[in-house]
Amino acid sequence: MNATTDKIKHDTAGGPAVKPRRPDWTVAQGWDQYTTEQHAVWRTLYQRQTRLLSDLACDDFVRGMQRLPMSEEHIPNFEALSEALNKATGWQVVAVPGLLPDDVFFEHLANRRFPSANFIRRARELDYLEEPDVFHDVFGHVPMLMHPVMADFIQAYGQGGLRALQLGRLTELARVYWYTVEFGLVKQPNGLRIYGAGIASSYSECVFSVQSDSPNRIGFDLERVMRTHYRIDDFQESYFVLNDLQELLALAETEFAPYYERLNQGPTFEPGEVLPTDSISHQGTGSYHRARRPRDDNHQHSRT
Ligand code: HBI
Ligand code: FE
Repeated sequence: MNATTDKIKHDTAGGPAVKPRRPDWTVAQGWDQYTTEQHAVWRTLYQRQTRLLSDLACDDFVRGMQRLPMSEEHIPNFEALSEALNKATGWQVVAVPGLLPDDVFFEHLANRRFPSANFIRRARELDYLEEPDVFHDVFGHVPMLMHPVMADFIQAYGQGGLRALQLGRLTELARVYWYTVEFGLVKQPNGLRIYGAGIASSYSECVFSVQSDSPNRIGFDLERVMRTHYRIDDFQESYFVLNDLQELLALAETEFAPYYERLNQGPTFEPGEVLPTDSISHQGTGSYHRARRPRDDNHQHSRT
């Protein structure tokens, strides 16, 4: 496997590059303007991911995909997606130029609008992305938005995000989103499966997250996750596992203020750390990240 990964940074550091014409940053998708080459990039990515995900994604992800007007043929039309989504869970997809300021992003989620980038990566950058494109946003996220529990959870994250911004606690809340919506795994009778969009839209991380001996796979615990830094530049060192997607329902109803209070004290954890209190599905060998760490720089992790 190639050394580069298709990791998406989701990082607004440095600020979004484009000035918005509308205050909510939405733009026209411009579906008619996609070129044959751009549709072909979608097709390549779609074919390769659907093949993998039929075995590696959770049943609800696969079902969500099947119920959407989404195919290998072309980049999906956001209006058609929104119609199907709206019927199922009351969500819609709106086009945006790329990463949004946190407050604008949360305002959309709180109103059941999922902002999706309208651009697609170039053919020679299939596996490396500086920021989320339409393949990550639509292929990765939209199937799970067909699930009523995920639909409610992401809206609650938007509402919680607006409050966290005011309280200055976004760092901790963002870790919840990261380790669920982006990089979450869930138990199924036939084994651990992917539901996180950051994994589902990444060829190499699909395999790594479920099948590699290297990463830890740890039972999801809210406070533990809120104390855990994550990697933005490479595969995760630890994945957190839900017993059932219904766990997100309780999470959507959780009052975060008491957690923020508790988090004023106590430790934070490095991405690869395993604790005696963890409920471990798999204790990782750590071999992947150890091999990539510069030898004179053993303790540097890029994390947030
Ligand atoms: N904007 N378009 C877009 N997509 C994201 O996933 C996104 C964003 N802005 C902020 C953001 N994510 C995260 O930094 C927050 O979830 C913390
Ligand atoms: Fe994402």
